[in-house]
Amino acid sequence: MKQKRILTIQDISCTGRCSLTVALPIISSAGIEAAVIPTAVLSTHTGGFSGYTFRDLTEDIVPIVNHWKTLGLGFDAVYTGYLGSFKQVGIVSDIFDDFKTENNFIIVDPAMADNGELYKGFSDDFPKEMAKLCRKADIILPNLTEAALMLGEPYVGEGYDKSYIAGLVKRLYALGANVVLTGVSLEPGKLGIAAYDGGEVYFYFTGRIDGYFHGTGDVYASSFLAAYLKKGDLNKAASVAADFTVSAIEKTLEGDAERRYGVNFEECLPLLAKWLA
Ligand code: PXL
Repeated sequence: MKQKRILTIQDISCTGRCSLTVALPIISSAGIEAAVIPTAVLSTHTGGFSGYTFRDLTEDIVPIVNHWKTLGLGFDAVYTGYLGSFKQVGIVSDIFDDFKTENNFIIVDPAMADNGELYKGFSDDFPKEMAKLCRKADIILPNLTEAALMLGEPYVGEGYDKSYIAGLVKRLYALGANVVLTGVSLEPGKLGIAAYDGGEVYFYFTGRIDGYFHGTGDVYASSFLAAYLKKGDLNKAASVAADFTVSAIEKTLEGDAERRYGVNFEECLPLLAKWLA
């Protein structure tokens, strides 16, 4: 069978295990070729470090794509994560037009917020712009915070019920994409996702591990993409990615590592490859 090839567009945080340093190994280990457009180079991600460097690569994006157009490159999927500015969102929107075909799909992880707050550096009007990009996607992967911000609704972090989540995924679906909502918890000790493609809302939960683990959104999105390309089933991919993310968190805890450096997904890659074989 022809090997699958995807394009992922997000920053490189040189250390701290998020964005491209997570996406590339996860997608490659699933046997999928990954082309990348790095949108910026940071010394670390912006959560938990001060004094990080930030080199904006916005000006390089269009020339990279223009060169690729001369090569006639195509992709089985285009997957975007953290995008640092309004301008980058606009350019990425044009890239979707360039590479979208009837046979491929676009995944947008609107990586911009968590725990009720935007990440450092984003203005309050950014989520509306990200919501526009989500309208062009086939699948979106927001967490509860990103979902609320894009819909212009108050963030509800706890005390909600199943019908609130079902309503939320349906309102997100109205943007025009299938939805996998992450960070859903309906009972103590359980954490999971809600997926919706216009049929039944699908829920999947794993054991909740307390605490905040940086980069898990990117681990989830990258393993979801790999699983979806391999298995072609939204609910299955959503649950495989949840299991993989939990495995990586458990591995991290075994090593007692500093949380801001991300999770130990590397030692779980053989597991993912086995699940997706
Ligand atoms: O994991 C999301 C992410 C990606 N890239 C950068 C970030 C963050 C989250 O903080 O700062 C630069």
